[in-house]
Amino acid sequence: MSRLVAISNRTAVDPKARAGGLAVAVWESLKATGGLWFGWSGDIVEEGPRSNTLHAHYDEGVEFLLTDLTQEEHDGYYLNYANRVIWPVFHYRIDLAWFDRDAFTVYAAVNQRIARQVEPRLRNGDIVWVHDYHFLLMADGLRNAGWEGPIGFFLHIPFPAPEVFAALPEHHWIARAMCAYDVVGFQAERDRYNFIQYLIEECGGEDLGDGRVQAFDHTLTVKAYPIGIDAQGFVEAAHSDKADEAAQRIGQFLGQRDLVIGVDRMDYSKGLPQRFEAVGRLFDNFPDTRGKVSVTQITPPSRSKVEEYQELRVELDQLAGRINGDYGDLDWIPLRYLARSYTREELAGLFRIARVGLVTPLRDGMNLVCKEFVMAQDENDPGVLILSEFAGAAEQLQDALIVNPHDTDDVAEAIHAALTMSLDERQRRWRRLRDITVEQDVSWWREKFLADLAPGGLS
Ligand code: GDG
Repeated sequence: MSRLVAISNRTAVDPKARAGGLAVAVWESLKATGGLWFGWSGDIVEEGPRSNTLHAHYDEGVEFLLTDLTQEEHDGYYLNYANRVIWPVFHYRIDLAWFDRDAFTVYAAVNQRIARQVEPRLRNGDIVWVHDYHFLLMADGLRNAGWEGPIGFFLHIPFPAPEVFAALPEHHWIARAMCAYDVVGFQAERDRYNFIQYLIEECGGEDLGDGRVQAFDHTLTVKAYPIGIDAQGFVEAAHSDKADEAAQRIGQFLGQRDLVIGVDRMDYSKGLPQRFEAVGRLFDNFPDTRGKVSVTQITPPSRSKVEEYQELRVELDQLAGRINGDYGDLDWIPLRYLARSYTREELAGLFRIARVGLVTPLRDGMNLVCKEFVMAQDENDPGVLILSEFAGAAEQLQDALIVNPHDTDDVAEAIHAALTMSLDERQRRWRRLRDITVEQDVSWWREKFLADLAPGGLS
């Protein structure tokens, strides 16, 4: 029997990682097919025998094999290269990147080391599916270790325009290693186009058509596979007891006011300062909304060891304070900013009763929150989704109110339009959003990717 073998930095063994989009989607895929999941245990250990051991763990038919990292590996590979170089550059924030040659050396070494540990565990017929920007070089490592079977790669974050990618000192090395995969999948057409354009402009690559590309003496499949959610599961979550409870709790505070909701990891890619400014604009430009609307922003802190994230936290605290100071009243808090996490069911309950879902990242590979918001709505009285044109999801969810998140007046207008939209238009837009979210769900995504990686199927 062939198995699906996933490799990603964090796995769903770690409850903290379960809040992330990747873990949610990969977990659904592995539970459906059975299989192996390699990743980091989350532990940092002294260099020695333990740092070279894989820890096994079983959950719902999935076997997890986890490795620890030494302090040097953690800092070089994860903290510095993945999170302080690749993440900002791929999200168009070259200004925030801490370019560091030593970090890249460690990043490359960790990719090779994990590949050497994974390879002996693979069996003939296995299908290897590597995830995300931590492991751009994994196929190269697996091939060096002797693996000849199929290896696919899916990038959960955007792939930037060629000249932005070329700002990475190691861009050529990375591109060459990416071409060692058999299938490279992106979230959106825009990402696929950027990657192919880069290969053509910088590496003498050739677009062979039909999703095939030739570069660095390899022919590979390069396509967009927009990731989906467990749509039916989210409808159930939105109707669970815990969802009802959360809706009731916030309902007591809301009274007759309309709820506008945002849920995002605390990350500079999510456009939170701009969103807060847009909320101020809403109350300035549309005074009729004062006292009538409550904007609730749920933002679990993430990557708090990275300086830029600490600075973002301070900025958001200040901005929320200013907006509430400027516009609030004795009986009204305009912006409720909650820097903590809630359960999936609680979030689903809040989405269900919200009039407006605000999803305004400056850049986002896909963004799953917008799809979850759609699935939580009630057909008889659906809320309105406001979506950034810079989220990968905007290619699919054209019936949202699409905004430029940098244009705070535009976002304020969209919130006002959403609050005043007729039931008929809300329903028309929502039905189309729901249909595509249901049709292109997480199973559709998995099957579409695996159909290219393993045309013969998994048996
Ligand atoms: C990366 C890419 C891409 C959020 N807060 C809580 C919580 N969440 C859940 C959401 C959603 C997930 O986390 C976030 O997914 P996103 O897609 O919005 O964003 P990233 O974490 O940046 O994910 C992204 C994704 O990978 C998948 O490919 O779409 O572009 O950046 O499911 O609901 N979950 C819980 N409590 C919270 O407080 N339980």
